[in-house]
Amino acid sequence: MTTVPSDNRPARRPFPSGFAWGAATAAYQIEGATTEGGRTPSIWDTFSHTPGRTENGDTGDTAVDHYHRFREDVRLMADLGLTAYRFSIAWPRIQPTGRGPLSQPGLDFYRALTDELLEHGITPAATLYHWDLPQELEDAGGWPARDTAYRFAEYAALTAEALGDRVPTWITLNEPWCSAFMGYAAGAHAPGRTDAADALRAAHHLNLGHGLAVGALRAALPASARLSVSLNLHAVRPRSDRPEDREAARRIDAVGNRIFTSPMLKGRYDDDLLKDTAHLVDWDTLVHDGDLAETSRPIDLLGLNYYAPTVVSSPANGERLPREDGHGTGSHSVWPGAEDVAFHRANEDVTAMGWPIDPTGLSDTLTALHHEFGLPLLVTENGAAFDDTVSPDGTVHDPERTAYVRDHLEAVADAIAAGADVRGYYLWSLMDNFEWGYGYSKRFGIVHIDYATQKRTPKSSAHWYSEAIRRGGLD
Ligand code: IFM
Repeated sequence: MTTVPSDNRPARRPFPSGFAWGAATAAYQIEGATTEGGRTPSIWDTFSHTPGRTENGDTGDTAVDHYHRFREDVRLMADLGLTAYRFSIAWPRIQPTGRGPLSQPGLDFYRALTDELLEHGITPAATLYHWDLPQELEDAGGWPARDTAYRFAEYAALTAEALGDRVPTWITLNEPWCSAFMGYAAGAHAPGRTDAADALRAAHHLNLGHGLAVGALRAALPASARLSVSLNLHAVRPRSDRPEDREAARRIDAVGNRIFTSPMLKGRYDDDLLKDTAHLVDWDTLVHDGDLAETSRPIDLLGLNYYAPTVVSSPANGERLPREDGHGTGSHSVWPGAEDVAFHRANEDVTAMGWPIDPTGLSDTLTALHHEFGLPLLVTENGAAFDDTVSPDGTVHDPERTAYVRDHLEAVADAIAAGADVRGYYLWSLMDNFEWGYGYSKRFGIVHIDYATQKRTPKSSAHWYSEAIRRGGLD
């Protein structure tokens, strides 16, 4: 059971100097202004406007109106003492047709945002793709089509030329697992397609797009720029030591994790993954000569998004969770080639998403990544949704979120103590926002949003985080 701390108890252990104390957001979840400045629809505009796709029919049309209120939001970050901020660039805002020259109003917005951050001493980290593919590119085939990888590299190159003088850290993709499998296999995310083979094709083209973008970014950016990718690696645990449960864990690790880490960091697809999925896709045709040299172009930092561990067993060894891995899937499996694996709750201490709270998954994963790849690491997302309420005096007291963040920062400190070179922590999320298929029903922010008035109120977790940053995580 996670203990609830008093609000002013800081994380106990030291973090390296220069550690990035950040928060993260994504364009479609916060910006709103979806038709301003020449922005065109992304797959998430189309999806969220399709009846039945999101809770209450919620869309990102207004979101938290960050497009118009970004100065206020940056001031809020500065007041909290954040030293770093991870945001995403909306592809359809700056390259509305998904190809060709960039749009001036779109660039102006991100120039103004980054200027404001730098003026307040906050270091920006830009994610190029946090799920908002221009609809025009989806109409041309989306990520299952190889050309999308080349379009992504072109967008990356042009964006780096335009903003490279002010953004030191660039993240190519956010959670390509979600883009490929939630979007094209389970259909729970945009574009809502349900074809396992297309999902595997999407995964390869995301890997290729990442590698091509890394090449394009290196060519366009100053040598000091740091390149990364944010992966939501599943901290997979077999439910028991039985061989069949370990086999279930291997399968999920293959299609949940190694389908991205192996091509990106080792220049190969692992044989067991190819075997598990051979009945779905012809990998020899999908992967062209030279692709794996592209996908594995060196990066400088590896970004981990961590929320909860994933406990699995063979189907015979336990009940199945109705919503696989708590990711809100429908009737189509999100796990091509591993459809019959059973998922279990790691424990009963869960967030409002139903995701188990277990910080050891974070320290274990950071330590394992350090040993396997030896790269500097960033926690590019970590945080929790809870059902927050506003007190009569207008404050929002969220001790569960404070406990979650504190315990996960302790886990980061454990990994650092075990030798992992962790350079920063970006709390998800700065503000309550549009939580994809869940609409506005789930609140992940350390800043509360009153959606009727757009009033921002830092929750008690924000004050706690601010104090921890002020002390550098030291007791
Ligand atoms: O809100 C999302 C974010 O966009 C990607 N990572 C997980 C978060 C919580 O579900």
